[in-house]
Amino acid sequence: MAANNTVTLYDLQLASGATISPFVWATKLAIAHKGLDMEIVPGGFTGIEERTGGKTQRLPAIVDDGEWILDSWTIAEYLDEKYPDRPTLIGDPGIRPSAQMNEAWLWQTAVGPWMTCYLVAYRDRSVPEDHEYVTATRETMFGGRKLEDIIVGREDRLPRISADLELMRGVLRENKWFGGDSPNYADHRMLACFLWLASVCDTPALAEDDPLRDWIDRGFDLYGGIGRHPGLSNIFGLKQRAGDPDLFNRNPMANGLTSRNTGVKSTAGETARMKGQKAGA
Ligand SMILES: N[C@@H](CCC(=O)N[C@@H](CS)C(=O)NCC(=O)O)C(=O)O
Repeated sequence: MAANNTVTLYDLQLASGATISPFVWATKLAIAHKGLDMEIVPGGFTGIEERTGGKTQRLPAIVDDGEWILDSWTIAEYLDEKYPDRPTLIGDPGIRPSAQMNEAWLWQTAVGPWMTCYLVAYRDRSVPEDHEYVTATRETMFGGRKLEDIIVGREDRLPRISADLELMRGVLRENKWFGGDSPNYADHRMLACFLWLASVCDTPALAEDDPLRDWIDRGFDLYGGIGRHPGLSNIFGLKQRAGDPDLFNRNPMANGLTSRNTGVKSTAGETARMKGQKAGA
């Protein structure tokens, strides 16, 4: 049992003290879900190896009762194993692959593209001693282009990224959480991406009335408002300009892709249409 119910978390922070890393965010949510307190070891990108006594070059890392655990999924699995009587994070073994699929989709659809919009703020918001390192490493990651050049044209890309999140909106229209009636680690992984977004977005990424907002707001409020750090930006407020795609679908099909197999009735209209019959009530 964690001494004083507290685990030590090595954070990855911006100058504001807000966490930047989505993997650290997921871990923070996971620790709070377990009802554990956190002793935060603060710091930015510079000196991770020194801070952790050579244990890792990447964060998160936690220490529980003197035991080091590295890697966000490993930490979540460790917490479930060590604290089985506390609220479950993963539970069924099928949750991990499904959550990984969801998260990979979100990275491909939005996190990666958003990165190309917010890299300058990502650097500028980091602690001053990180600026040079973040610039050099992120420019290398993006093929040697300057951060200032990478973000050019972002006002044209942001509406498309928002529009591309429709599948996620469809699922959350039908379900309160990815975990069902209550959040689990599948929610934490996805929420962590939006917490990362809030940590770096110096211009809004989603419409004020985006249907994702309900789940995001409930998620940021979890565990005493863990996602309400004052260093985070408002991610809502993107405006649709002439020529932009709709930022989200205001008239989703009653039985669209994410809800068509939710009972016999959900495909009745489709059956009727493909047989040239009139759909029933
Ligand atoms: N597999 C690791 C990945 C963690 C990771 O990539 N962390 C990044 C921050 S988002 C990091 O520590 N980067 C250090 C650096 O960029 O030097 C996990 O899931 O915890």
